[in-house]
Amino acid sequence: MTKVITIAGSDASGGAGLEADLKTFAEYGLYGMAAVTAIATMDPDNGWAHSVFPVDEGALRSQLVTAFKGVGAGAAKSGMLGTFYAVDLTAAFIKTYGIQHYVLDPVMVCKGADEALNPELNANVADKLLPLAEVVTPNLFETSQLSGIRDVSSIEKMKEAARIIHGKGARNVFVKGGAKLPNQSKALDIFFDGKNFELLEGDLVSTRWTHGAGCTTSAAICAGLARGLSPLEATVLAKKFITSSLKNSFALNSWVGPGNPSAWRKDRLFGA
Ligand code: PXL
Repeated sequence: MTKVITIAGSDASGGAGLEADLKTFAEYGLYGMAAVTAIATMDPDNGWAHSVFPVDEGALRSQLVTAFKGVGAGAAKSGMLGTFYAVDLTAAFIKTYGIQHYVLDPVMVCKGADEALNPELNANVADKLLPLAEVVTPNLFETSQLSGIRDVSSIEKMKEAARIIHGKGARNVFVKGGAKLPNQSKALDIFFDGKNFELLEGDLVSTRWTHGAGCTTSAAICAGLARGLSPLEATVLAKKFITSSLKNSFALNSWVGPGNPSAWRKDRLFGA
């Protein structure tokens, strides 16, 4: 069985973070492992306010040794890293173990916690991790931060930004416009491999319950790469996966709701 690892935060509500990643890996028939970088909790007595508790450096390193050295990984993704040492350790293990299939989800915001997590940390992610990434999966906010282009609100700007991000070392750039581009009737994303741009179009799913969508998408790309798909094929399949997940999304409470990563089973079986 092919083994894959997520280096990411734990979302105690189960919809995002490594919980979303492991569910997605299982859907792709892979053996999932996780190195926890931080624990995110939400307070039901205070409007679902987020807290993030970083895991200490020694504990993170031990998890990475267990998974990379003790087991071995055919592919990896990273999500919320949260600290400088988590960025450095991720870079060191991806390099030392020669991981070719590494997907960087440059998590800079949590839905529900609107502010950027930490601007200096984001710069460190760009410097150390973009050059290692087979695919990077920024949303429009993250695209703006990584490219320095202030207002990424059109396909043209997405392409311009993708070129800049590719120039910083990522081998393939998947800019997720999703439902966020103004005046669109489709969910539009851009894939750039350094030569060609692909415009990926999907159904625009109208739902409030999108918690974990970014985590699930990058995990699905990582899983597709681990299954031997090309970066573009893995991204196209991941977009189908997240679209069916979002079409089957649901509320956990009045604040938050995730997609359903097992929804594609019925789509596959019944050809929906
Ligand atoms: O969706 C971004 C995200 C990533 N990772 C963890 C999270 C969140 C948002 O809540 O909790 C652990």
